[in-house]
Amino acid sequence: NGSTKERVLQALLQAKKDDYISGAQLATFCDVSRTSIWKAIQSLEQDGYTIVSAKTKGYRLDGDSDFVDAAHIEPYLQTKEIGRTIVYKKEVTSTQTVASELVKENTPHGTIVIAESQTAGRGRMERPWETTAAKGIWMTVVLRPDIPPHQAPQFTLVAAVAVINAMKALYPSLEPVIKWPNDILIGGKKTTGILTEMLAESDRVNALLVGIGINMNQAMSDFPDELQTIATSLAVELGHTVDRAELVAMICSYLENYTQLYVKHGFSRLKTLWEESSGTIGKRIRATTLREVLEGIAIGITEDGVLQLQLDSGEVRGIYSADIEL
Ligand code: BT5
Repeated sequence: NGSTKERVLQALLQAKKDDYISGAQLATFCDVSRTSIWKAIQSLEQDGYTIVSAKTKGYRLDGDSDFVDAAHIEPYLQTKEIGRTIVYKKEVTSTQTVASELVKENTPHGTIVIAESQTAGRGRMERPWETTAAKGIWMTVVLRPDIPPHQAPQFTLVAAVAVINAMKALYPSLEPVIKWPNDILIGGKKTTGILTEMLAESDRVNALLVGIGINMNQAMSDFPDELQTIATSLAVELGHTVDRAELVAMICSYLENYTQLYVKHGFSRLKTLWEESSGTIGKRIRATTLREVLEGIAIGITEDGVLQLQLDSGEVRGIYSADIEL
């Protein structure tokens, strides 16, 4: 029973880190049998929660290990909606896939699906996304803003600004930049990729699935050969490991704030913030779209988040979706 499970988790979270709650207390709190409590505990363990049980004392969540579960994220969380429902799993195919199933069950705005590892993490156009187990943030945020479908791609930019400002807030020594539309680079190497997918019904967005992948605690030797020259992690750049749960909570704060701004005022309010962190504007780039390859100077983005590329002929073209090389 899903709701017993949620209430058990809530009770475990509320108990202080080292306090055990007895099975009898949980049963009373949830108004179900001891057997149902036991099943809920088992199901939480299957999701990946580590629950310590002691014969005479009962149960407690393991708050010491380095996990990105609700027990670790909630103490940092300052939001009203984003991150208030956390679906945590040890391993999934892709957090995007799990999130799209949850949307069918009407999961609320702001739900985050987060996993220690993914067996089929993906980037844009079905490209593979390398997910080093327990060393990064691999999560999907479910947003349900009231916007028309054509605006959905702008959420990649909204999320990029949220992630980069969360990073800057926690690690001020880093100098990350956004590479349009969905990468965050440090020293030219990719730390973060964002993938926005949409579930829509004709003229309205039902849900946006904002997938965020951040390399956090990998050493260079954790990356496969093909990523050695193009990827990096925050730990490599900082010289020490970092608390993944803290960054998750910080991203939730920025994303909540920026999503509200976006829904009220559109992208225009966020455009300046985006430009402040952009490593693309003013640079000569090559853009590979589905149809053609274009070269020129990236001169800006529009109020709708469309990249403006000035070709050598002087003509300015709007780029809606592409891979770019600097
Ligand atoms: C992206 O695609 O950058 C979007 C990545 C989104 C990943 C998150 S993780 C949580 C959620 N669940 C998912 O299944 N996905 C999302 P794109 O721009 O297409 O870049 C993909 C390319 O990045 C690959 O072809 C590789 O070259 C490179 N790449 C793959 N894994 C990487 C990693 N861990 N770090 C840096 N670069 C990587």
